[in-house]
Amino acid sequence: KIAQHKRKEVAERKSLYPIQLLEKSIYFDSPTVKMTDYLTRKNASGIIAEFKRQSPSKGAINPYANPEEVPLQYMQAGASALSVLTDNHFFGAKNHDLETARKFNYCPILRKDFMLDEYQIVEAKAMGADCILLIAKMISPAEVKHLADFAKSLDLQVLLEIHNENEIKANEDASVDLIGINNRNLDTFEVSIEHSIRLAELLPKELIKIAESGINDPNTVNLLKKEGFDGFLIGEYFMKNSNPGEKCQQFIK
Ligand code: IGP
Repeated sequence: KIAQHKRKEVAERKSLYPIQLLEKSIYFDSPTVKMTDYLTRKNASGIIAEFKRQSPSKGAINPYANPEEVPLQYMQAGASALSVLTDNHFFGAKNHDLETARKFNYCPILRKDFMLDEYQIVEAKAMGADCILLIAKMISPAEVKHLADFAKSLDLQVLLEIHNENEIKANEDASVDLIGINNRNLDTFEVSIEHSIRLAELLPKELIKIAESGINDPNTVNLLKKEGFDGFLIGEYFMKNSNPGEKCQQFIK
């Protein structure tokens, strides 16, 4: 359903804002801030703090959150990077959420959306993103490969999200920078940290691994760190509070 909606949306935007227009963005001349470097530097918290107003499973989380304040507060609390949802229809993102986060922060920013078309990757660069998400469940291995190479050509990093062993195997030769294991099963919305730990054991040690979704306890982050995870993508637990930065701080110290 999401893929179908996305294709329609992208076709509309393509006719409104041709690629040549997007390419005028100042961010085409600025270097990418490498997510991989920020997650692996000494004493990195590894927290990738997400700006998320709503979700299909939870409905409204923090619909009026201020994109000038929250991402900055995350970074002041010690997050290693930001993730910003840009999908309006399902996740309630407002038009300039990512651009605003970019203006206020020098750090890696992940564009969190459902990518199926090169056009969206050009958009990501134009918004000032440093990294894009590809979801193995949503696109074929050939598309993962193609879109990952295209992102590289724009100097963007790629986070590939997987949820089971078959997806790992099918995408073995895609050249991506980070692998994300979604703790949340997108069919049932069930969260299992144990499932993610088992999957991580199947991945090469040197790959940078992100645990995504459903994390609501600093002890979980510590456990996942011991299991070899480098990054921890956390949205809802921070955002459902009136002061997301303060919640984020509790994970750092
Ligand atoms: C954050 P949570 O449970 O902390 O809000 O999860 C992030 O992992 C989640 O938003 C997410 C997501 C996605 C959203 C993971 N993969 C793909 C949209 C699309």
